[in-house]
Amino acid sequence: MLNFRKKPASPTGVPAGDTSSTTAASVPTRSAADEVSWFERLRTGLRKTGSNITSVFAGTKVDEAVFEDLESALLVADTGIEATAYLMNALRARAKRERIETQEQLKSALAELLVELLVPLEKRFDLEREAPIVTMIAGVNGAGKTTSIGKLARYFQAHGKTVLLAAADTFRAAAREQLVVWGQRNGVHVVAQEGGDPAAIVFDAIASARARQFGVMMADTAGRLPTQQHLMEELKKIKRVIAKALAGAPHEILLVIDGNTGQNAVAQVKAFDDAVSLTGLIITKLDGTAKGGVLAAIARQRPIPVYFIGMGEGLDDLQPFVASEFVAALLS
Ligand SMILES: Nc1nc2c(ncn2[C@@H]2O[C@H](COP(=O)(O)OP(=O)(O)OP(=O)(O)O)[C@@H](O)[C@H]2O)c(=O)[nH]1
Ligand SMILES: [Mg+2]
Repeated sequence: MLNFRKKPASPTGVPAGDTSSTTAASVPTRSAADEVSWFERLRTGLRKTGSNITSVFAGTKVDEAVFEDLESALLVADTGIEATAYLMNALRARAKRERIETQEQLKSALAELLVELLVPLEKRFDLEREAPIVTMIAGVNGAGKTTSIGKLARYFQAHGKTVLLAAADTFRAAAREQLVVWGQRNGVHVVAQEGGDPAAIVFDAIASARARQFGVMMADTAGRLPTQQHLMEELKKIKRVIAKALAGAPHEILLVIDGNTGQNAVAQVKAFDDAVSLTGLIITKLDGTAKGGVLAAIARQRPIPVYFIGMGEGLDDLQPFVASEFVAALLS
């Protein structure tokens, strides 16, 4: 089995004016036990995607059939035509160059190629910035935006930040209440208004975040399809209003993608990126999907950093994306 790399140390900086000031020493880090349990969850979650790929390496001999089976398995895992072709070409070249003779060696070579491909997607969400770090969360309906905000609130708090949430999904019934429940679970305040304009709610939330010196402000937005032009325009408007409320904001615009989406995920990344210039992605529902290969497709076709991956519905089921850890779990 591959070794997964230890996570980098937690962010240590304290933004100016953050009332939740913390010192490097007090920043919580994941314990060794937490690391193991997260890896086990990753492994279990990615089993469906991974087993199709690893079953290719059940024998010993490296022949054309192995390459063909692997190509099919990558496509079934929703790696996509482009990324699959890239990986297969690179693997064939490496197998030749390194005179690979066993399937075990071939599997290791594939793991290395996958890590190389996915490493550029790794990026730490920078908490060492001036407060408030204004973050907009967008995505199609049901991708896991609101749930991810709940989990992120927990993550940011665990890293010593105060958090304010803005319920800017005024579209779906009960969206506001759903965010308020996540707020209560984390003990964080939620700026919400019955009805109202999402941009106005976000504007108010920024004023509040500045006045009360919150470390991170996250705006939940309504689910929308890239084809719904008026809703994409609304998203752009929210971004413009945020920029007016605070120069330099929004600091992060994150797209939440359901890991079961398959190849449509790439189209979503492109469309949202073209509309609002994404700074990062959150891939949710990787627990139990057979389509985890989509990260490779994103890496090849629109490499926006994957800040976090979601592996369940609980508060702790969201963690930073680490390519080597992901690949190790996938191919273990
Ligand atoms: N298994 C699993 N379920 C998840 C994950 N993230 C979210 N969900 C579930 O997905 C469903 C939709 O999540 P929401 O957070 O409401 O999604 P949303 O994008 O805010 O949805 P809309 O606001 O309606 O567009 C809920 O049942 C969540 O519990 C995850 O990582 N794993
Ligand atoms: Mg929602």
